[in-house]
Amino acid sequence: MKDYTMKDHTMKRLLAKPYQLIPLLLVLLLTACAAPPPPMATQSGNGQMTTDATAEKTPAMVDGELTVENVRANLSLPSDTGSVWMTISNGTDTDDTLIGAEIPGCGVVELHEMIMENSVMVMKQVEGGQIVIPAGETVELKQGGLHVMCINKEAPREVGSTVDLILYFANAGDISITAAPVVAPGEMTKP
Ligand SMILES: [Cu+2]
Repeated sequence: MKDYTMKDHTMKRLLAKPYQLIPLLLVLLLTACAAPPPPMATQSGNGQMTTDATAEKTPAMVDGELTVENVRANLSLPSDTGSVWMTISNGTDTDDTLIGAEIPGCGVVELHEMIMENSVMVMKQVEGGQIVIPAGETVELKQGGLHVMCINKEAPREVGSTVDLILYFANAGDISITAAPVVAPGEMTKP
C-alpha cells in the first residue's frame, strides 16, 4: 500500500505541478456528486440499531437519538480516492462529534470540507479532524461541502453496488451503516 496522506492538499500545491492539475481537478469535481436512495440507521441510548432502506429524503430528527440517513458512497471512479455523504441529525440535547469512520477498501479515512480559498475551491481536512453535530441540529455532508474522504482506495466500486461502513461518534459511539449505495460520478453543483 502506498504511504500517502492528503492532509491539507490545497490547490496551491496542485498548481506547483501543472501536469497533475487536470486529472486532479476532475477527481475533485467528481469526488463530490449525485444522490440516489438512502439507507437509514438510527442508534438509541440502548445501542440498538434499526435500518430502513425506504427512509425518505427529509431529515428525520428523532428525539433523544442521533440519526444518520441518506448515505451515499462516491467510490466508483478509477482513482485512489472517493467520498461519502450523508445527513446526520442530532435529536439529543448534547452536541455530538463525528470523529472518524471505517470504510472497507479505503486505506485512510479523513473528514474533509470544501471551501473557497483565494477564490479557488479547495478540499482539506476539517479543523481538528472532527465534525461537530450540534444538539438539535442537522448537518449535511454533501457534494461541494463536508464529506467523509476515502484515501488509498484499493479498487473502484461498481455503481449500483453497496458498501457497509462504520461511523465513529464521540457520544453515540459506533454506528454501522449497511448497504449504502455506490453512486455514479456527476457534476458538481452548488450545495
Ligand atoms: Cu476530501
